[in-house]
Amino acid sequence: MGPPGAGKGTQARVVADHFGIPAISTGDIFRANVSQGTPLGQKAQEFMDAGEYVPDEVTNLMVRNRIDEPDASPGFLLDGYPRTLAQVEELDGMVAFTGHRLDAVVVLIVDQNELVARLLQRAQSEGRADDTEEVIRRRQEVYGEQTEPLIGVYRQRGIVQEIDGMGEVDDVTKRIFDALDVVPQS
Ligand code: B4P
Repeated sequence: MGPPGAGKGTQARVVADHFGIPAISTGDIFRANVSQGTPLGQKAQEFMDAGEYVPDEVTNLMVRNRIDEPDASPGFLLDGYPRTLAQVEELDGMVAFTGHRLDAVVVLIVDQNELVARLLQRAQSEGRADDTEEVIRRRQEVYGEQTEPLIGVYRQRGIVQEIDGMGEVDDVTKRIFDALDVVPQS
């Protein structure tokens, strides 16, 4: 978990490779559907372009279907999900059904100015529709209102690993591995 620009996508791929499990990024799945013009992509695009969350019922069904795929049966890493309380509750049901449990919730902590700088930089290199200054601001607000409070829910369960997300990508990765090394795996 972490605000837009914290490095979730960047770190998720490396961490998932290390554990031999898939990194499931809801943002990536939505973007792939948008670029292919699928019905799911058509539903998601207007929300994403405005910096709003895609409705829970759409997102939850998509994650449920993805977790059901065979490559996720040994375990999985979720990047960008859950982002709302309804998604937390839905995920609890999905995880219970698979017989797994959530081993850890990794939270990346990054200064506000650095977040905006990273996303504006990505706007130049990748041209994502939701990386304009106005939409970035809206995404930060939505994160603060809907997602940040969820960290408290997972903290109460004792599974939160807060990681300093500032500095070089490799240094952040090392901090994540150091934190996960001591977490028992289900
Ligand atoms: P995401 O794709 O998850 O977008 P994001 O929050 O911006 O995170 P991202 O992973 O891209 O950024 P990262 O920090 O890795 O979601 C996009 C949209 O999809 C949402 O706004 C929403 O509309 C929808 N959506 C997704 N999930 C949803 C859900 N569960 N419910 C409802 N709607 C949902 O990287 C940012 C940049 O920083 C990159 O360019 C990277 O190279 C750079 N970077 C990373 N680490 C760095 C470091 N240490 N130093 C310098 N740069 C770094």
